[in-house]
Amino acid sequence: MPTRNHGKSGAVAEANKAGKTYEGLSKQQLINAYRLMYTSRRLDDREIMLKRQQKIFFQISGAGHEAVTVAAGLAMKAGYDWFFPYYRDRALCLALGATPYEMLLQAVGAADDPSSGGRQMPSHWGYKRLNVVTQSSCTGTQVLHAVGCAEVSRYMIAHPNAAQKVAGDYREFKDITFYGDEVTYVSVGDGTTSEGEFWEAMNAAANQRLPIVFLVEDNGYAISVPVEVNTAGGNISRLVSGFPNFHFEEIDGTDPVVSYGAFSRAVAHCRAGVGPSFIHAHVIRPYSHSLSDDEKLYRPDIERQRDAARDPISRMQMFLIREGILDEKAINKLEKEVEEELQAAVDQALAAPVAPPESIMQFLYSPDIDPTSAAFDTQVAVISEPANQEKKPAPKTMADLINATLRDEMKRDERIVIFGEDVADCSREEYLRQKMVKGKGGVFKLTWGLQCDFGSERVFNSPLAEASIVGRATGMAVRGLKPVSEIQFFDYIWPAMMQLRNELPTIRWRSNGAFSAPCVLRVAIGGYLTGGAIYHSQCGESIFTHTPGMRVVFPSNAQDAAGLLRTAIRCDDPVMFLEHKRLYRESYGRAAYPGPDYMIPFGKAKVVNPGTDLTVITYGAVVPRALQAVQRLDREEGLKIELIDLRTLNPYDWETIAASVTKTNRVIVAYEDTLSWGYGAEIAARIADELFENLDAPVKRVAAKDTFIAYQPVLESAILPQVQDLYLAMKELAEY
Ligand SMILES: Cc1ncc(C[n+]2csc(CCOP(=O)(O)OP(=O)(O)O)c2C)c(N)n1
Ligand SMILES: [Mg+2]
Repeated sequence: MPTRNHGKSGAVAEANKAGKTYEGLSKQQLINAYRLMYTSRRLDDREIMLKRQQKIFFQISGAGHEAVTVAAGLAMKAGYDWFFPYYRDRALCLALGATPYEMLLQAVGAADDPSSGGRQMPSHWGYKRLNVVTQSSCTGTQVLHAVGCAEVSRYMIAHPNAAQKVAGDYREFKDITFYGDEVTYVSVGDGTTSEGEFWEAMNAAANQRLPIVFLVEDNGYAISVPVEVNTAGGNISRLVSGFPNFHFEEIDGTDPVVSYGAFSRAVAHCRAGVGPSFIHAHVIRPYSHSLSDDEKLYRPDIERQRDAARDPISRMQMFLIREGILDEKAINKLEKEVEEELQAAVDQALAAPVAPPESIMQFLYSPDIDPTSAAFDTQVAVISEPANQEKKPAPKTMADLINATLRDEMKRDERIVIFGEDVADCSREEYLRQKMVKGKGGVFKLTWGLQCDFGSERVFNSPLAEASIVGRATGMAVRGLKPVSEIQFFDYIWPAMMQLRNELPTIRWRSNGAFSAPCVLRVAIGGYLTGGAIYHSQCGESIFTHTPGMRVVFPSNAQDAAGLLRTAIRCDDPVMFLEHKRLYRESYGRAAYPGPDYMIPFGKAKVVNPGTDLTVITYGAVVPRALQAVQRLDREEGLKIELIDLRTLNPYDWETIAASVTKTNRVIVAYEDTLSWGYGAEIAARIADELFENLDAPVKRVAAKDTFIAYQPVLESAILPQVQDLYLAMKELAEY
């Protein structure tokens, strides 16, 4: 920052001499604050002009929010604390050290845009060096990431060794930095406090006394919807005042000194580890919501004039003059410097090259670890045979082996934490300590004993809030932990859909590789339960294979589950690990534990039964059903049917599919989900497209009826694909 002449007036000299501070801010800091605020406003104005000239493609301003966000930036530490801002936080990012040029690079969509490489709209901040974490356009999703991030600060105090770099898995590429007293900042608008995720985050932060500062930038509107429509009673402070452990402030956010005072107290409360803070800042929105909005359609002049009287830029100017910190001449000089700086930044940004179109697939997945590679193809551990054959251990179920794999991985990697609904043995630890209870460990007992073995910091119950499970896991994974979270039933994954579609799988791509969130979500899925009905039987895997950035795995037997789960944990991508409930304890596919390093690469199918007459491609609980049909057709008709278990759905093993169809010339794709728009539809379409010349018969699908799953077993049987359905379809196609 260039040295400025503070003017020659006697008042200025006198004030400076006095060494007076304002809520701890020196005069020089106040001048700096004004420079940042003014830069922010004028950068918005520049962008608006560029948008009108069609040199940039969107604009979202931070106008009216500059005072409180600059105060936040000055009260917190860039690159030490963590920041989950929203789109109005331009002045915060400038205060933390982002430059106008960097912001303009995003506006023009340049390759060098540090936030997204030209992939996201302007004002979607993300600066790795400053710990400003990539944000999406969704209102409120980031609040849960902030919770997860703050949980890492807490976790690392108790587990400092977890930060160690370890070669050979995701840890090689993922640093954990922590200091012990770092604070997480998250901001939202007044309208966004209506989102459920906001309340889930407040609940989790209060309950765990997490070091997070929540800032609500209340400009009275959510686009055109006024605050009293969004917030019961019109004041969010009143609504949240019952949350325990918080430090609360309700302030005039157009006053930087008041805002700085509030932030200093709020941050101190968090740094001391006492609990979270909540700052409700009343600000103004002098421009329309965005350049796509015209506020004159819903706000009368009188209201806008009232706001104008509180404009933080003019207020701050008057304050500096009144206090004798700067005179008019010095202000003009400062503003001229800013204008010159911005002009140079605009000129430079407009000349910046855009990313080449070939780069569009970059950073969907980790560029560092390829989970389909041979590194993940390891052998089953040889277990010495007991002399007495009768003492040979009984083969284990899929449930047993998932539990054993989780246990071994937790031993190996202290970054792994497990949480979800009911996954702990017992939240009231004293019952366990006093041996009053045995512990639950999940509704299907897959995590049983893990809390007892690894402690309640590493295995714990979450509130009943699925978005919060996925959002917190995302925030933890961004910081470098490895959450292996559980969604209790696939049927109840939907509250987390925003996190699963718009956040977790997009983080690496949208930040152009700057951030990533490799975590594992174990999800109990599927039907054939006789009594599971519509809300305990759903499949729907294609919804997630349709989302780039997410690995989707669906094992059909115990050994595959162990090997694939280990790959999921050690790899560097987000993985949805689908566990079929009906297969958890099935006699089909039981196996001995394949050892603590057994892995199966993603994207490698297994030929369950070799054949030459027909190919059946399937996965999950249809595998054992199809196998029965295949064996019967062999016995009865002498048909040799090749049965392929895909095992992973994204990526999937096209080579094995193509080789088999090329050999048999007939193919059925079978899956448990509803027929239309299901996972198998894509496989069938690709076969029809790329292997047409090799086909002697139409590509067939066998799947569930296009309806919901009924409770009555007779109805359930009619809905889900049965052995008989598979048998008839195979016979018919073989005879075609
Ligand atoms: C989940 C979601 N719903 C709707 C939108 C569209 N949208 C963008 S901003 C906005 C209003 C936000 O208002 P507020 O939280 O008060 O923030 P402000 O823009 O006023 O600062 C809406 C509805 C969105 N981005 N995300
Ligand atoms: Mg608002």
